[in-house]
Amino acid sequence: MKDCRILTVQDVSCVGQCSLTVALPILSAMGIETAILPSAVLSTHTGGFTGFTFRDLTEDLVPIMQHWQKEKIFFDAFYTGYVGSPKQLAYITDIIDNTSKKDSLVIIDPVLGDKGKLYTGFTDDFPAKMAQFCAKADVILPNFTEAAFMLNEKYVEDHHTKEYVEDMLQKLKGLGAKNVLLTGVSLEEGKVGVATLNGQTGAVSYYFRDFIGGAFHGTGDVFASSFTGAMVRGYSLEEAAKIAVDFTVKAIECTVDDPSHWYGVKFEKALPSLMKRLGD
Ligand code: PXL
Repeated sequence: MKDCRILTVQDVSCVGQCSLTVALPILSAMGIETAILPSAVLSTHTGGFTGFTFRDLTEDLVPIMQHWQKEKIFFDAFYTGYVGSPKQLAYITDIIDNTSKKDSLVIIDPVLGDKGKLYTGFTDDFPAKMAQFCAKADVILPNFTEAAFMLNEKYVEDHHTKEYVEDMLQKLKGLGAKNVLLTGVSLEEGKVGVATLNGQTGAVSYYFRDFIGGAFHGTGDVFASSFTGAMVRGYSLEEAAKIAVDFTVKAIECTVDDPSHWYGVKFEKALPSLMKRLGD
């Protein structure tokens, strides 16, 4: 593997196993030098905790970039997750433009919400801005909630038909991303997984695993981080999708028997299986 340096931009939720506290360990374990740009610092994530602190770092983003420019620091890949505001998206666009190499990979997880609802704190104008931002991506990784909000469509929870999924993939590609990966796809009872639209070949692929009951916070970030790591390591879109689905399922399996662990998944316990799969 050629040495790569990636920049991941998302919040630090100090406790809660999501965003940067998931992305940094997973990408590091995958052997990738990982620079971080925290967009905000929260005491916990916003899903299920109340009274969390929130320190916005929007006005730090540009001075940080300017320092990197002075130091001639560039990145081979970018991975963006939870980002708090349209202003941050504008700054991150500049950061990608100014610190990218010629063929840097851009992976955007358009974190907006889940189960048909926007996450706490996002304003109604935000999905449209995120949709514009997606035009910069080599790959976007929305779930159906995020897809529906960005396309201004009705949210369909499950029992998806192939026609519906493939129509969504094409519409998402219309936002300007080169490739699309939809998460939370379920074409039959008891199976859930992802669908990919490869922009180069036009091929649609699916990958499913058995559905495990329960709601698990942070699995989107576990998935996106391991998917990004696999892409940076040179796996194809379809292979990276399988690696990330299997790792996420393993992290859920490591968590499902512990009801006290409601706020995230024990992805740390699943890292050895990921390393083994990658041959490390
Ligand atoms: O996992 C996505 C995420 C990231 N960061 C914060 C969140 C959430 C989801 O709720 O609240 C702060």
